[in-house]
Amino acid sequence: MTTQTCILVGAPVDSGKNRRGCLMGPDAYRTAGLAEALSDLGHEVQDMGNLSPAPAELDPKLPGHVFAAIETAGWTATLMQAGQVAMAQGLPIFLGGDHSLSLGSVAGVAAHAAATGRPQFVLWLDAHSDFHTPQSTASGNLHGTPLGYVTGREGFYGFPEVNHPVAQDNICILGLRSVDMAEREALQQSDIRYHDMRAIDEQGIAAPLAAFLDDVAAEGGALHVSLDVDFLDPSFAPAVGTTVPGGATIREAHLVMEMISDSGLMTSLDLVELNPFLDDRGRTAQVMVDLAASALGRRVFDRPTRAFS
Ligand code: 5AB
Ligand code: MN
Ligand code: MN
Ligand code: MN
Repeated sequence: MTTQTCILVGAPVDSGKNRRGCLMGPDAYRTAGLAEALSDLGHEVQDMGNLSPAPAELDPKLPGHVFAAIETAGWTATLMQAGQVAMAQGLPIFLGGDHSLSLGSVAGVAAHAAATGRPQFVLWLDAHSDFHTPQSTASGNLHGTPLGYVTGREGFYGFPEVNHPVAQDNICILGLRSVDMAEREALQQSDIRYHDMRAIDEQGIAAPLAAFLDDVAAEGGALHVSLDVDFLDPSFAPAVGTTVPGGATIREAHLVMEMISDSGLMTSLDLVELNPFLDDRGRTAQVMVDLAASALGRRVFDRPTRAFS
């Protein structure tokens, strides 16, 4: 395994939904020992501390039911910039914060990829597809919109321009079990690859992931991994506002992370939606730290690279 410079980017974003608490996420990851876990693996770790949202203004064309749009637009500008800067220094790990932080993190890393001539790929590990626009969301919660934004869907009035949208066929979603009707229609008409829990139950999680990683490798792509706590089953990852039963097991999630690590392809990572206010003695924060460590090389034994394809 090659060692990396891991850049911890604290993103205490709490504006992407009504229920508060994700602002405590970055410090929960620090308390659970993320930096130590990564340095024990031989990585260099730099903690940028916690960022704050840039000033922004409301565009009256944005539908009125959208929650806290100004704050999230400000975070998007901040994280887009920070993502580009951090990519030039190492492997950014965005410590959320709710999933609305990925409007900025993904747009930022994609801008960096475009500047270096590499296609951007995104692996989305989530119970939800997060493919809404501000017009299609019924809840008004922008944590349900990041994949809509970064693929260049319209209607994000007042948000920074997406100059380097991620190509739909460079996105793979694993773990789906809660998709709204409007998202479902848009997804089915898109080139995004998605695998719901039913498909994972039938085929296993390794096969669709290996196929995606093969494509990233074949195209020399940059790979952003976005890990939403609710990808995991709530029985062992309770600290999230949007629990959906029937999620990935610890074993499936570690397998995903180990395969990502074996591939050597990951260039950036989001850890999102942790709400420490809902946690049970820090166990969800610890699971997320352990998963990040697996994605960055923690192993019991080494296996031949790409053993699953
Ligand atoms: B998360 C829902 N689709 O739009 C909506 O946790 C849930 O980042 C979004 O995946 C969940 O409000 C957003 C019902
Ligand atoms: Mn999400
Ligand atoms: Mn989710
Ligand atoms: Mn959620």
